[in-house]
Amino acid sequence: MTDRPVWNARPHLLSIEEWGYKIDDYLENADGGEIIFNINPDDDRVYDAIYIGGGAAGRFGSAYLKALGGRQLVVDAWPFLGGSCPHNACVPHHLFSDCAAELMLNREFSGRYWFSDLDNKIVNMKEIVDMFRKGRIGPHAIMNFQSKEQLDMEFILNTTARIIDPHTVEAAGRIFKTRNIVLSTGSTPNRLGIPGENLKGVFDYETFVEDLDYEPGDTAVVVGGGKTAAIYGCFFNATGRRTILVVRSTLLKLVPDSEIRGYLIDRMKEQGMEILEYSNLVRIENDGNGRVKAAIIETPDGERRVETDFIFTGIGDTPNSEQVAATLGLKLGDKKEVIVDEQLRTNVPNVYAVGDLIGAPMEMFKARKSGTYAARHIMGQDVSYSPRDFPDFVHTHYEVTWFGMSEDEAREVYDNVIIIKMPPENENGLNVGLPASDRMMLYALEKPHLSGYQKLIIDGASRKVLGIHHVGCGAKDGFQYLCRMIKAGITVDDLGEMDELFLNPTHFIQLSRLRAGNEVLIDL
Ligand code: FAD
Ligand code: KPC
Repeated sequence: MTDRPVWNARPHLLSIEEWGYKIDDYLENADGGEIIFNINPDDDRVYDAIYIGGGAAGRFGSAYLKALGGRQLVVDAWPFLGGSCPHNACVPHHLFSDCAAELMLNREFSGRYWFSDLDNKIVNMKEIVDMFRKGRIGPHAIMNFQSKEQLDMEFILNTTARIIDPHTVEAAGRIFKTRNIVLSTGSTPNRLGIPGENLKGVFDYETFVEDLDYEPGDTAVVVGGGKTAAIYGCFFNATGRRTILVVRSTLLKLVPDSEIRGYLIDRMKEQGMEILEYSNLVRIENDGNGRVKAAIIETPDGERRVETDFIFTGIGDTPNSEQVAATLGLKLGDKKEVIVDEQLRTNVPNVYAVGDLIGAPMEMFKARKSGTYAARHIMGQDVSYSPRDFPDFVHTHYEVTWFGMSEDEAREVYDNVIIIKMPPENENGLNVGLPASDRMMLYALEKPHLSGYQKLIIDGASRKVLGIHHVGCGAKDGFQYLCRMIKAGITVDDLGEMDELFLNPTHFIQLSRLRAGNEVLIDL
């Protein structure tokens, strides 16, 4: 039995605001507050699945299982459902990226029109982090409200679950019997493993929003070359700090098209970012009071010492698999991901695993979809899930979106690759007034080389679209649908048949229409 107080949420109908106050109390409370217990006493069925972890994977899986007529329970260590996305991952990422885009615009037009003068000014970032910590209660409250009052899910929150065997789980001092367990415990940021990494002033995406209690100085050192490092690095840079990216190999190699990647990195450098590729942070100096004083970086040109009080690491995430693997005898891969088949089944009968726990790609679409596919399989549907051919994005100071082949990949496979792109090839390079689109208009008219980049890759023989790539703002939504259409075999002629909402962030429809009439396709 637990000696912690248990609050039975079942008889109460809490408004979103009331959930907000409650979650806030629990998060502020040093001993974590009560266990939130929401079990339906009128349902005596054995559970079809208990989800261990109520993030995107566990919450969506639970909701789907319930929708299919099953009985679910989800247990989460936090006092809210929704997991890391609203608490320390996607939601703060988008806040910081919004800030980076706004600040970059302001800096480019500093002191002109209505823009304040930000030249040589560093803006406060602790304020933004504090604002996030306060504001995140909103999404947390909605997730609990939606899960309880709208979706009628059963859950136990603010406590961990103990797995006894594949059919037995203990939580809040009670034993629950289940036909299946679905593991959805997420992942944890990787550590550097170097001297000084525990000093005050070294952060990852979790501790940055949880622990930042001072205003960092004028230099940020960021370790990593993938999404998190690029996203947070661009934010630190946009606040006006000297920002040095330390990348073990090459920066943003996840961006498939080399021309697009080049455009991004050129713009990052133009914004003042220093990029040290094939380099490693090897040691962090202590100021004598347990705080960061300097970063020692090995580069191809020798060792560098950078004075700083702020180091951010974004070097990937490891699935939270060790404990559950040891308890249940689960097979793990070399990155500690739980190995599953296309039905999300582990090697142990009646134990499934979903979300970040099963490894890359660690993205929301996969967390949510894998959670629901496990539910569907448990409820008897003949389904298989494998995250192949998905659209992807990253924020720099821009929103960058892609799906399908890069130009180089296409040329390796197809003889007649047609490129439609904006800005077009011309002797002035990027310095033309297009692409133009909402949120990019000031750049397009006054600083055209900053107005983005877009590229459509077509197989000239079949006229099918092979890949699409976009740098700018506002295209991400469209890519969710475009990816499905491209998988279904959309051609340049089909694209030209679509109806644009001009001025549209991607120029793909109108550019395709300009070429669609040609029997023999040529570049544009
Ligand atoms: P989580 O959401 O982490 O949920 C795991 C849950 O398990 C947690 O709530 C935890 O409390 C609980 N738990 C763990 N152990 C136990 C236990 N023993 N008992 C009970 N509960 C337990 N993806 C996107 O698609 N778009 C983005 O913009 C995006 N931005 C990101 C930004 C950052 C900085 C990071 C790091 C990731 C980002 N992601 C983004 C990825 C996305 O956040 C994850 O893929 C997704 O949140 C994973 O969901 P999950 O349910 O697998 O794990
Ligand atoms: C912004 C937002 O939708 C809240 S974070 C999503 C958590 S979940 O719906 O469980 O994937």
